[in-house]
Amino acid sequence: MEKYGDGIRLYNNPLTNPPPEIVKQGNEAVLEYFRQKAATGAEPLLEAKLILLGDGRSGKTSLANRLLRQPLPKETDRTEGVDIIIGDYQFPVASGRQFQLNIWDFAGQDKYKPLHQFFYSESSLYALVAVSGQNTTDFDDWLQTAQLFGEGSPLVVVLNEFKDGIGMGSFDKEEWTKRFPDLIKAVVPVNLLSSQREFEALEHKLQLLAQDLPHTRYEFPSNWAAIRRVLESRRDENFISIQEYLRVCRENKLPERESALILSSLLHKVGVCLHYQQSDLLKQIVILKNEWATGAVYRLLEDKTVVEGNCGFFDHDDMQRIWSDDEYADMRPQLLELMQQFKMAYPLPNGHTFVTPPLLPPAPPEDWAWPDGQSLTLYIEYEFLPKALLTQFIVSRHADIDRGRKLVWRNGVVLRWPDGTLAEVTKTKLQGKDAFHVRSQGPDRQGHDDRHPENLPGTARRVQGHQAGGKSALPLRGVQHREAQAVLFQI
Ligand SMILES: Nc1nc2c(ncn2[C@@H]2O[C@H](COP(=O)(O)OP(=O)(O)O)[C@@H](O)[C@H]2O)c(=O)[nH]1
Ligand SMILES: [Mg+2]
Repeated sequence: MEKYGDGIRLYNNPLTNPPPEIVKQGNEAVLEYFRQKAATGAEPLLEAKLILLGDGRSGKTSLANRLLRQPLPKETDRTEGVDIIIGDYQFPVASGRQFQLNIWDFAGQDKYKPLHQFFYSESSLYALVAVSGQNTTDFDDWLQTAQLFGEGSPLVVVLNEFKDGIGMGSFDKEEWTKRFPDLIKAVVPVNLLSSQREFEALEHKLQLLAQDLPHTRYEFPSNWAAIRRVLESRRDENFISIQEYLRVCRENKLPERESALILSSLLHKVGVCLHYQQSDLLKQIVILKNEWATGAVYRLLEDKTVVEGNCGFFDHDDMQRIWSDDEYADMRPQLLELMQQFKMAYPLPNGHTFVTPPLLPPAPPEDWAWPDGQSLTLYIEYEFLPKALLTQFIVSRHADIDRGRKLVWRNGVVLRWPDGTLAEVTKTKLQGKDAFHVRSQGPDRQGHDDRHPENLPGTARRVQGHQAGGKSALPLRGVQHREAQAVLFQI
């Protein structure tokens, strides 16, 4: 094996790996992968995320607790607050090794969904828990969400029967599996409170699907797995510095900085830790306990002053108050940066005040009206519009927001370009489907006549390319095929 121009030349080599995550990092990473493997042996990464979806009180935490062999949550245990609880659930596989499923149990209100969506990742197993016999679950929304963010991940529909008798309730299995054939792998009725046989069937199904996730077939150098175990055992520390992380790597026969950074980006992907290497500030820490990070964001989103008094605006005094205990007090700049990485906040031009769009008032300010004069109008229609999309769009384009980045509300934003071109983007419904309504005006308007909806070649039927936590913040591929529209939505 050697470097060969832009490629790598392989000979006498019975290789089926490396994992695509490593291939994507480039040739050097691939070579390093093989060097490590040769030096330390290899083992599969028997680990995955189990992401629980579903409305409040459907039984998500009950499912997690049953898998973890813990008592079911009592009605009085329920906190109205929000949390992401990660439980480690292990089961043996054929090779005699243990498979670890990291259970992600989300709770909370709609305003937290933008945050949750950052953790809905590909190569994960999804379970959608719904109360059977209740008509309130928006199956379409949950299934579309899982399909979009899961990118090929499997999902099990868990119909939790609260009353006696186990059945499908109103869930039309045939219709939903026909609509989501690649997503729905099983529909399992169960009574999480009492059933044993059905629960075992569900558990078995989840175990099989987890072992079938593509990434579990890849082999990783054994020293990588050892490092991963060290990080796991140190979760109580919340985070460690990059220097400490590199030291752990050196101790486990991974002395090269570059390799260590490839490993951390991979572990970030499978949900073991958070390491944002694209941010100078966040690159300094490897977050071992994801709840530490999300908990900080929740605190801000829950803060009475920020929510009710300031309607989504906050400054350093607020952060000092909100992040005052020991685990956060020394990390405020990093936490603020994290909010921005999650696309949950952006700064005003003064650099001291920040805006978190999900907490803004739902309607535009009273003194705002679209000015008279020739305007172009465009509707971008989505088969499915993720709840977080507008928030992410606003944060990504914050530099252009009119009136000193303040002409923005929960469901809309007005952008102004330096040449005076004005554009308003609002969330709306078009024949019952989610859509963006876009109006534009000003010098640049004439050049974009084909933005008019009548001239549109096709509406954005599907949002694609959305990377949870990834670089492409706004998945508007559906409209980007037109030059003119791309101008409006370039990030
Ligand atoms: N009777 C009955 N109660 C259940 C069942 N599953 C969950 N519960 C109870 O319903 C409440 C809400 O469940 P929980 O798991 O907290 O729902 P979550 O909000 O989706 O996490 C808890 O008090 C559970 O003990 C069930 O199958 N039957
Ligand atoms: Mg719960």
